[in-house]
Amino acid sequence: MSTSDYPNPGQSPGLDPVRLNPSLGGVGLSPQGLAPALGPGLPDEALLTRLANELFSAVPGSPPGFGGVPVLSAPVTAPPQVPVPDVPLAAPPSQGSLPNAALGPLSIPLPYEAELDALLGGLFRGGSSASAAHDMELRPDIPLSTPPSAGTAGHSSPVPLPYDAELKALLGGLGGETRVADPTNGAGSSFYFLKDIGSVPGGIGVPGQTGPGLHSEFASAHPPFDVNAIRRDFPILSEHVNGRPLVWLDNAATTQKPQAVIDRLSHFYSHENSNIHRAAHELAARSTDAYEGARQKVARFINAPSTEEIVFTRGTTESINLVAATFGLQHVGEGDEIVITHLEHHANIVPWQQLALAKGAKLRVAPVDDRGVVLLEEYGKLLNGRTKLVSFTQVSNALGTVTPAQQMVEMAKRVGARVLVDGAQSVSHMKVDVQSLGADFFVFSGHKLFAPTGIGVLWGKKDLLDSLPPYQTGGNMIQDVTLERSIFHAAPNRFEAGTGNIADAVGLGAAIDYVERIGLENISRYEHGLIVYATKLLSEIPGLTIVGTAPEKAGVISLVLKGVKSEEVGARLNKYGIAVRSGHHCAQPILRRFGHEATVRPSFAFYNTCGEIDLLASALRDIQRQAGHSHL
Ligand code: 7TS
Repeated sequence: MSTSDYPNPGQSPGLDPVRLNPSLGGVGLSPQGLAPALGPGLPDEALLTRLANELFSAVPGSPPGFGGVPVLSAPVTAPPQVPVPDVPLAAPPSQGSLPNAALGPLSIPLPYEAELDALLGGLFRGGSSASAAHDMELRPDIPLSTPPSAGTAGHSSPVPLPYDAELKALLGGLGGETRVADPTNGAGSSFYFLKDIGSVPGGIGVPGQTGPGLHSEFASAHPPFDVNAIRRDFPILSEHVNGRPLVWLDNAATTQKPQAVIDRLSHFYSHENSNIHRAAHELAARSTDAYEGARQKVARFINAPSTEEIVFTRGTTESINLVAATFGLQHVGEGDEIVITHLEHHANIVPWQQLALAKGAKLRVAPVDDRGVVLLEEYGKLLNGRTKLVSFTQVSNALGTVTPAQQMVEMAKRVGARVLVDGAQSVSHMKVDVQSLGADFFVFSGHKLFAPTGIGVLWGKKDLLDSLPPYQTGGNMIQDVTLERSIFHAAPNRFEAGTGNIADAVGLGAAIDYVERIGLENISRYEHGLIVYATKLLSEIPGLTIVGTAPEKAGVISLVLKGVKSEEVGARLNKYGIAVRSGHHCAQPILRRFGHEATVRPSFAFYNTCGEIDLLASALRDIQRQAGHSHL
């Protein structure tokens, strides 16, 4: 995109008003997010907002201090005065409204609560809700006294993140051997998410050591993570469902949106809305700047060398179809081979099946082991001179497996294949650098990254993109048209025919700003703690089997409950206000590999808490009990 494409040459591409005006939500903690917690009587909101800005500008790993969470969190996490409702504690079990579903009282035995509280200082609990809740009989029809998002009573000072070492020390010493059932042979595996203590970033922690001595060490190693402050940025997390605070554990399907993104959309439609590129007037200039600014943010986010390599699409599905229809059309012929893995989402299977069918090519599938780990040796055997394209996911949406993407790309490159990496489930959990990844295409959906639905990204190497035929044709993507022929733009416009999803692309830019202010490294570290905690807690539930036990997992835990259909579990969890996806997750081949047609899939984001996981575990225990399997 040259600047001459802009109707108003005085305005440079990428000038994004939201960045210039914090009131538009261009900071991680929006003023809107802060205001309710600060209360009306506080003297200097501007100062606090500035501190909030500095917090999220802090480089991950920088020492806490001025502008860090401790400064910010004191006012922000002041516990709200939540009246304790008149809960009939001794009330008899209520009847759920599900057919034949007698939902009994949900008792919340918080396993390891004392130990975890000592260690984590309430970090994960998102306030006092879970602690407060577990003293009472919880029923799906009775709201909790304090929603998870409502504050930090009793835990007003956030503590550093829990890392592998101390969690290992803590959890390892508590429940005895962790039972994570093997999906196929039933053999237990060891507790599998924890790396060696020596490999913990910063080298913190001493094997077996727990207790307060560790806290100060951790405090100096990483900035703290104030999940309560973050939760306040997401208005929907204060929703109630079935009279209970919403527990959103369906993040692999879609993520919730921070106020900053909601505000950015509203600002776009209030002040900038226009079609882009074509009309020479002020609003066209504004919308073009906002749209191209979002492209710059995406490029920066995945470390693409150029904005010209960023194509906006509707999402991962469209991005993959685009590559299949263009690269596939041009480069895949009869007898050629396309390699995927057994882990793939249908969006990364069906387009290749169709292409293979149309071209007489062959689709080959790299198998996984009984943990859900790609068998690299077998994968290597599939690669040869006929392999035109390898397409695989960086994180499995059904099992949570993190694939060794860089290594798999390298192996594919050795036989001269092009590589597409599906980042739909990775971008929200880990830092992605497309240059070090080495693939040719990288695709993801905005809605899984706290941005709106209907916007996604195809990144491709510039020379490769420019060599491909168009995907769709029409307006916007042409340089010149006569009635006899058309000359197409280069990438990215070549692949953006028609009027695109301008506002939501801008929203994606705001989401990226938001995520970057928290920091992907901080997010990864925090979520790792969540996965460790959830795995430990869930795997101790009688009759519960975790499906997918790879040593590297992100975001997702798939499970089945003996004797209860997964769809039924999902419907019953909904009664408790807990949202998970249950079904085949559009990944039937991998579930069938493990002998299932459906699983229950809690999936996590950085705004989830251990308190929510406690609620999930307790609800699952209850469901199990009600189904008459308490003897298991
Ligand atoms: N690839 C992976 C790995 C995915 O998880 C998904 C969506 C897609 C591709 C398709 O993304 P879309 O945004 O184009 O739909 N996964 C899920 C899921 O797990 N539950 O709902 C959608």
